[in-house]
Amino acid sequence: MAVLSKPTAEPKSGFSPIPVIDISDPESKHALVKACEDFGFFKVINHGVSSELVSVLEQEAVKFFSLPKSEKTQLAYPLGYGSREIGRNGDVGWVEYLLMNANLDFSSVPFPGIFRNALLEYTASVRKMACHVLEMMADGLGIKPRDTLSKLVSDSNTDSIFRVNHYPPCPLINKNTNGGKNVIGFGEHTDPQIISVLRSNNTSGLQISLTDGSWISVPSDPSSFFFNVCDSLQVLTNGRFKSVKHRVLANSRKSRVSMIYFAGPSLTQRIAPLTCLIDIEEESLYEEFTWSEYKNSADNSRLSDNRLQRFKKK
Ligand code: GA4
Repeated sequence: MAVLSKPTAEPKSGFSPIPVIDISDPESKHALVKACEDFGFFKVINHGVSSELVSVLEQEAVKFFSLPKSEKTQLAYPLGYGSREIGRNGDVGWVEYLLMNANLDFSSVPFPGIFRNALLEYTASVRKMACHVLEMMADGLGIKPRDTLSKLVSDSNTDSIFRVNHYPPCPLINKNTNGGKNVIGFGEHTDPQIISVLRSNNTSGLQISLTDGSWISVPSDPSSFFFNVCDSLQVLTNGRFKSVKHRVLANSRKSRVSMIYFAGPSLTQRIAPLTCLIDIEEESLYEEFTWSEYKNSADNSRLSDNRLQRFKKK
């Protein structure tokens, strides 16, 4: 079963409003804060993550997805393979994926050593980059100490997830048979964690929703990383940063491969607006919760649900 949606306008070629942040320049902290307020989304350049490591990981993932279905479906938790079905509550998409607990050492997975080592090295370098970005954010927001946000995700025992998505070319996208409608690869949602870091091959498909509700396509850029502000960071900043709604549309001709590191805190971590970010005469907009409570509530939700609604103060 495929999910269809209305056709959307493609961006005019050459121009994209998506903020680009050079994280090798400490002065980018101001643009970074603005990007999180205006879009909840930005592209990172000059990140220092090895392009060779990225391409080894991508090649190994592509090899995995080309295995016979019977082999892929043998993989069970903590290494989960999924196809079409997303979550446990009836969401589907034109996608197959691997979902892994990133705080394990991948030693229990039946992958070739090269794949396992690439997973280990990649998740470690992306976590380091995410911490660097969170420290720049703290600087930009004037939060002291500057590791206030990064320390939530820096430990190897924090609850982080690594996901590799493969969107095969979709033969259903044909103007003559489906009226030019889009096929949904991964339906619209926000990410529950603190921050997520995405890298894809050269096939576009990712779209983000702007504050006016319109959707814009994100031009693919395999040499950069894309960051999403997630729900828990929206709460920590008392709504100042926006948890970005995003989705992926399938492509008629090309496969898209994306890998996403979802940086989450430890299960017992309390999440509430940081007092230093609540202005005088302003109130906390959210009830405090633990990450474990929020995660459980997310697992019981549908993809497109507004998961923060339940935790908003009345
Ligand atoms: C969205 C972000 C991550 O991909 C994810 C997803 C999770 C899953 O695939 O199991 C969820 C989704 C995500 C939020 C709502 C629930 C849970 C699918 C779903 C319908 C791994 C995550 O942490 O939350």
